[in-house]
Amino acid sequence: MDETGNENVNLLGQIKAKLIGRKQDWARDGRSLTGTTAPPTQRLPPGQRLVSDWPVLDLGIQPEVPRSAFHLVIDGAVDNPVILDWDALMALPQQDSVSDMHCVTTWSRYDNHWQGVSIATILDLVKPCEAASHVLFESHDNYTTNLRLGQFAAADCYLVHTWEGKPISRLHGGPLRVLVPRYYLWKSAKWVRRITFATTDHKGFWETRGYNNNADPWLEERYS
Ligand SMILES: Nc1nc2c(c(=O)[nH]1)N[C@H]1C(S)=C(S)[C@@H](COP(=O)(O)O)O[C@H]1N2
Ligand SMILES: [Mo]
Repeated sequence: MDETGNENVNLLGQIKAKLIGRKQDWARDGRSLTGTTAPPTQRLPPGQRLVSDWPVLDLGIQPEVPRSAFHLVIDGAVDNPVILDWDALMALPQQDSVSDMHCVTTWSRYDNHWQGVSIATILDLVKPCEAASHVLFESHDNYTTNLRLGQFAAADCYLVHTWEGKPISRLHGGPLRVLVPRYYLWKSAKWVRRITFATTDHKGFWETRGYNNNADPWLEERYS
């Protein structure tokens, strides 16, 4: 690599380390905690504020994944592991959904219109083993996050490719991201490349850095 390239990589590395360090400090200091909970019937979770834009949050690496090169591996504790390319994904039933997003950095955004494949469809396809209890997501930026199978199997969970009628942009995790709207948004992996079902819990990137494993916004489960 030439000198400029190296400098860019170093700079990116520094920005990324700073960003991760700052979010770890928030977890240590309990930033934004109101110390209250709210019933799920209250639309805005405690400590959240409503925004109308859609902020971008990630580790500073936003991989370009052309649809022609897209592959999603779904494996682990399932009867029928699959590797889906873009055509195979689009050949599955496509559904519309509307949901809210809640980010642990305190913004919430209402009424997002999505299109994609429901997790119910994915579960029908891969057939998790009876002993499967958890799911780990891996992304093209090497981000990871984890859920209990029950959280992921909820009716409002999808693999989404379209937001407000347009392909989800690269900045927001396109061509395909996970959407688990009932939990803080760090549980919704952008640029997902692998979904592994497991019989034990494997914690993800933020879950090993002070963030709550369950991540329910109405219980204000921001940190661990
Ligand atoms: N692959 C990947 N997915 C990710 C992240 C990331 O860094 N990499 N960040 C998470 C966090 S902390 C948040 S708040 C949301 C932000 O999604 P957005 O940028 O589309 O708002 O993505 C989540 N999914
Ligand atoms: Mo986040």
